[in-house]
Amino acid sequence: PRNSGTGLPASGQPLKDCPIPSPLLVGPVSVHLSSPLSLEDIRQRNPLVLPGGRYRPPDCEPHHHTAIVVPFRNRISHLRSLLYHLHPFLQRQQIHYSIYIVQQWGNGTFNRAKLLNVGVREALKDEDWSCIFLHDVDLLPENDHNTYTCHKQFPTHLSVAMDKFRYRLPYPQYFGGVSAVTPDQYMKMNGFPNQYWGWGGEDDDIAARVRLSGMKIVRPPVAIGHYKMIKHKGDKGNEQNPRRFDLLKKTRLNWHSDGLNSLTYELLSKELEPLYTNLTVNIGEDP
Ligand code: BGN
Repeated sequence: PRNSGTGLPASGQPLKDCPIPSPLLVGPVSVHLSSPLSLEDIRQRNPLVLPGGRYRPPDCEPHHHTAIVVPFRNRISHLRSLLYHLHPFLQRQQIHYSIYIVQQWGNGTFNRAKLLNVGVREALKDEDWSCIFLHDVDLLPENDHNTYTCHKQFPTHLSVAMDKFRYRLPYPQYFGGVSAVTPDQYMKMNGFPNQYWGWGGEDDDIAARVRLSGMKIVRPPVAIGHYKMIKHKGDKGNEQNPRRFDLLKKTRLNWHSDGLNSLTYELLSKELEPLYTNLTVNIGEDP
C-alpha cells in the first residue's frame, strides 16, 4: 500500500523512478478475440487495479500519467475484450493510468468526437493527467512497445497499422482509432468538433485541427503500431453521416468557434466500476 498522491510508499521512503524502457515489456503479443471473460474474471486477473480502473506501478515512481478515454454505447462484449487486454498491457508499461468509458445516453445519433470532449474535460477534473488517449472500444494493441504516453510537442496517432487496413495507414492523413494529446495540445486545437453526428469525418476534422493550430502528427513505426479490430457490423444509431463532407470543408472556418469552448452536456452519472470509470452523459441530439 502507498499514500496516493504523495509519491511515498507506506514505508515513507520515496520510490525510485521507473526504469525506461519498462523491463516488463514483451513486444508482440497475440490477441485472442474469442468469447471474452466476465468482468469479474478480468478483475481477479488484475488485482492491483483500483475502483474506477485506476492503476499505479506498486514499486516505482511512474514518468507518465495517462487517461484513456473510450466513447461507448451498447458494445459490452467489445468493452470486455478491451479491458481484458488493456489492463495487463498498460501495467507492463509501468505507467500511472485510468480508463474512462464515456457512454452516450439515449438513442439519438452517436457522436464520437463530442463524447471525447466530455471525457477529456471530466478526466481532467480527477487528475493532472500528462497525456490523454482517445481510444476506440474495438481496437486492441498488439505490441506493448507502442507506449501509451504523449509526445511533448505534437499529437500522436498510434493505430497506424490495423489488421482491417492490412497493417498500414488507409490514407496518409488518417487519425482515427487510437490517438493521444497532452492537455496543452488539446487546448491549442480547441478540442474536437461537437457537430459530427453519426459515422465518419470527425477524425479527419481532428487531424485538420492539428495542422490548423500549427502542430503536426507524430506516429510510432508501422512495425510497432499494430492493432486488431474486433469485427462487427455497423451500429444502429451510428449510420454514416451524410453531412461529413460539407462539415469537413468548413473546418478551417469553424475550429475556433466549435470545440472545447462551445461544449455543453449534462453528466448523468459517474460510477467507479472495478475496471473503469463509467461516465453517462446526455450530449443532446443532432439539431
Ligand atoms: C474515412 C472517414 C474516416 C474513417 C476512415 C477509415 C470520412 C470523411 C469523408 C472524406 N472519413 O473515409 O472518418 O475513420 O475512412 O474508416 O468519411
